[in-house]
Amino acid sequence: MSGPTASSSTRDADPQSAGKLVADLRSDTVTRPTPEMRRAMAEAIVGDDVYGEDPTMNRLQHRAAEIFAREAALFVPSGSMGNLIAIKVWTHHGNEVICDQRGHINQMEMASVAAISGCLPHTAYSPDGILTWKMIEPLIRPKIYYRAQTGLISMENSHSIAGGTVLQQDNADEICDRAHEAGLPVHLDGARIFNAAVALGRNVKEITSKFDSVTFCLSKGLGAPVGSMLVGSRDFVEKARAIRKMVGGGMRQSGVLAAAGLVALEKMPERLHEDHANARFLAQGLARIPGVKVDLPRVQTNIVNSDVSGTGRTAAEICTELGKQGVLCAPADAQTIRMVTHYDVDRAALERAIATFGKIVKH
Ligand code: TLP
Repeated sequence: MSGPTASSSTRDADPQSAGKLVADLRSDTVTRPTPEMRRAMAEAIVGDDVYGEDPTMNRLQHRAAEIFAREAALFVPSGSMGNLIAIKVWTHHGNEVICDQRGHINQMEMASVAAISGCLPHTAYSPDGILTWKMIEPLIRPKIYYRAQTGLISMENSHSIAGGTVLQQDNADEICDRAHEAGLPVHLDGARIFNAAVALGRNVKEITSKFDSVTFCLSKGLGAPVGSMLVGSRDFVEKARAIRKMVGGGMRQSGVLAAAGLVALEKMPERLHEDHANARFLAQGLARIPGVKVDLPRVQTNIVNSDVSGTGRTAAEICTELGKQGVLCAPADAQTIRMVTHYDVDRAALERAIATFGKIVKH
């Protein structure tokens, strides 16, 4: 693996590396901090970030705003909290939030859209998880006092559960332009926006420029141990900071986390193409196994969804068997297995994972 290197001693000392782990493909969230991140964390100059006095945190926030060409940025402990805060900033209780049916905010965030923001998700299903304006427009409520009002449109790029699919630029532009004409803000859950940028061959600033707010994660493919960021206007970030405190996300000497985040932001995007090449390699290997189908054009970033319905077994059954053999992954639904490539898996591990998958299905 090229890019920032991990010393073998760091890995060997880790219980995850011991025993018969072949590859942890459950998510890129499992990546552990690089030696450079660990050093930066140990040496970080810190202060109290609730008072805005942590110099390392201020540097990270300034740098994130610069990279996304926005007025301001805010560090949050998780991507889920970033999305929750953005939704709370843009909506009122009783509003509706338009999103994809399999969107992370709808399926994986503990119903916080309803439980905390007091909003109702209004969803449409799209086979690749990517909504178009044609799907969104009919979901917008008329501006009549006796109907719930649409408060926000939320998009996801890349799409996690649909298999890392990418929102194309013309689609993103059309959605943002039309939504703004209708007086609606558009939030982007860009947890893996750097992966999307690599797939599109553009930078994150260009592909997110029309969104009113963006969440992105330092802790996924970029390898930081903790943290996500919200970027947007100064006004948006000031409101977001107050809500972050309200939901318990105001942190004190968080510069130790920001130090790792800065390394993640500066050093890790340039190696994401390796994860994408590995995902393609994995997808092609899995597609050769009888009974397993992979929609290769949909493997656009670092996530591979494979349809195992042709094997006569459920995704959950196969995942359990794979887990016993040291290949960790999870079902996306009853017949789909989701695997994610990242910094901590290499080609050799993927070859073994493919071989193990083949043997399990055959028996
Ligand atoms: N997603 C996790 C699981 O929850 C599925 C993963 O392993 O992919 N937005 C998107 C698009 C995400 O994929 C995730 C994490 C989040 C937000 C939430 O991030 P965290 O886990 O930091 O709260």
